[in-house]
Amino acid sequence: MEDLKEKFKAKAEKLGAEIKTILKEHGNKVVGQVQLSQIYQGMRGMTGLVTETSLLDAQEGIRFRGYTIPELREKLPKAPGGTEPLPEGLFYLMLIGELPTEEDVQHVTAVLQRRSHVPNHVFHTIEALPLNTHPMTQFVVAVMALQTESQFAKKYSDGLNKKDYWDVVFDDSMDLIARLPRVAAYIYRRKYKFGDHIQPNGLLDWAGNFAHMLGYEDDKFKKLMRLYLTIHADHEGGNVSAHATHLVGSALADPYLSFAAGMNGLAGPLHGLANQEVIKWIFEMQAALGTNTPDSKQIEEYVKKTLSEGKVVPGYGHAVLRQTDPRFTAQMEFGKKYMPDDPLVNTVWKIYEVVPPILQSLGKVKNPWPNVDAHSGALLVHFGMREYEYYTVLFGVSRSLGVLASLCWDRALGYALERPKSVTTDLVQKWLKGEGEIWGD
Ligand code: HAX
Repeated sequence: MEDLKEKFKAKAEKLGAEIKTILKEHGNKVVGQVQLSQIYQGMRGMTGLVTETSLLDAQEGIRFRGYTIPELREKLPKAPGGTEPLPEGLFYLMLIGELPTEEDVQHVTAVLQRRSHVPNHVFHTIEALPLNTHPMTQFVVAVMALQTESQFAKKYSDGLNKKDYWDVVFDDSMDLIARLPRVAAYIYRRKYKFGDHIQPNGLLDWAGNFAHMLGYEDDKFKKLMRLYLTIHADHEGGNVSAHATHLVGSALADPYLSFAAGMNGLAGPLHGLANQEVIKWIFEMQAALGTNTPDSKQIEEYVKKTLSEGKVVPGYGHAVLRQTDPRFTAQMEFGKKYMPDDPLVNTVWKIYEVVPPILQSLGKVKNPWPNVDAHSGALLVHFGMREYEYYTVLFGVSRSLGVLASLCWDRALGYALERPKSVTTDLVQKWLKGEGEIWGD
């Protein structure tokens, strides 16, 4: 752990000095232009954040520290006999900025194993919720219950030098990442498996142990979890879960509070909850059509019905991407390798043929292609995980890697409280008549 921390500290000091120079020499350079419509329409396309861990290209998709998903699947260390990257390796890459060796990843795995103890009051807090509470609500409540363990909150209250914020945020982030699989698996087993809980296996990697605690021992499911927890980890800084974590953290809320904020955002159907919406929508389509293997014509009719009811087609479209999401492609490749004849997986592929031209024909959808959520559920159903309300929790466990690595960077670089200027429409109207100014100082 000290090794990892020292490496991170050295990297952060170097980058911090570089940023200081950039700002000293170029701080007053103007970055693009903001249109009035962007202020009203979700700040789309407006650069307003710096996030080091990953960068999204509209055409090519995500790159984590410069590496695409296919490159990471090849280059990141794998579990013994495994074919998919270990998500701990991606965490190392996002945190340190360099590809880890096998040894580096083993070290992260060991640190996470050591720090994974979840205090009993967290389980009691989960148990206090009605069983029908949505798994994402249970997850966020559990993260909030874990906040009693925050070193940052304790040390801040005792009086902490701002130079040392990052150090305790780092510790909290590692603790939280280590504990999340246990908490998430507890929620799954409580809600869907009659409270028949499975103890952690300290010999397994982070994702493998999570699969084990969920109750899925098939080696292929473990492979899927490693892939799943890698590809969902980060999607640059402006998406709702990353941005919310960053925003709340900027008020010096500790990593538990900040991550919980991000997870509340992930639970929205236009963001992470889309993965449950996709499978729910497909199950409803199967029921409405009376078949588990709908043909293209039937899917087309059902998509048109969905649109005519004023609903979105879940799993399609993106605020930044303008091509098929490489995270969708990675899952499709996994499906082709391990379950090419699965009828539900084949339906997902058929939907992929049918939906884009229909969305294109609407003339308003900027990206008619599938995103990560269009595929993930079908792979899980293949292994028997049909409880789609749970899927966003899996996403959330993965997302912790990216948003908490970013939070460490935020504090190490001393980033400021986030506080953009807002205006009223009344002021906009006055400004349009030349009577006021809407640009804050
Ligand atoms: N089905 C139907 N209509 C869609 C659509 C879809 N999949 N995607 C976009 N549109 C519509 C929008 O609702 C909007 O319509 P109105 O003008 O009538 O409001 C119009 O097309 C323009 O939207 P856009 O500019 O293309 O898309 P946005 O950047 O505003 O929104 C969303 C991006 C991802 C929210 C959007 O594409 C959507 O709602 N998709 C379905 C939900 C989904 O899959 N979300 C997961 C996204 C990935 C993610 O975060 N995963 O966690």
